[in-house]
Amino acid sequence: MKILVTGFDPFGGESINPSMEAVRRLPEMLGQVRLIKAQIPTAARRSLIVLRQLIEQHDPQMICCVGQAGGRRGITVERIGINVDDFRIPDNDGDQPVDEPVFAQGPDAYFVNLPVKAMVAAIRNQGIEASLSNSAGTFVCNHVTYGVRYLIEHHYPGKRSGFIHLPFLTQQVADKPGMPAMELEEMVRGLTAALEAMAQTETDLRYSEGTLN
Ligand code: PCA
Repeated sequence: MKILVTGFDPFGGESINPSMEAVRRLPEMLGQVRLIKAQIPTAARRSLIVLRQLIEQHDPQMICCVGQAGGRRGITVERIGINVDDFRIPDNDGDQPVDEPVFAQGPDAYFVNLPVKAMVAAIRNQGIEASLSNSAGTFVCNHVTYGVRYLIEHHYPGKRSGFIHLPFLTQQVADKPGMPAMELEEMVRGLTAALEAMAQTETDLRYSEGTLN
């Protein structure tokens, strides 16, 4: 089995992106599973072009994109991508769509079709803070969460895709008092556990990861 795992380049004035730092440090193989690691641009239009090329080139069974969610605590596994771009800042190509669909012909949203609860549980089993997220935001990460699911539905039936957000790295918050952060080693260990759960879980766990607000 092959899993495509992507990270993003830095954006929003940061000089590193924890997603690419962590993805780069993942092993080549997880048991029988080959990890195909790649960087995609924090640019809405180009991100999906590059992802499509990677899917065509490697034909992975699963695609797991990883991004930075600065300000969040712990690792968050995304449940859903919504069909809207509403960018508070321009992406790395200078594009700043406001209230535009990701795909005009697409449904309002796609649920991620990976075993998201098993992934959250696997990260927690490592002693690392993790939760299920019901919003990937409205920037490039949501664009990619929704966009890859759309591409799968229309061009690559049977594949599974999803998204994981990482908090800031410790070194990124030196000048941001009170901002949550995580060590790179924990991110790599958490991602590895999530990828293993992804590869091994056919039917997701059934327990509540819900929130009351
Ligand atoms: N995080 C951004 C885009 C790239 C990244 O790493 C986001 O959450 O949309």
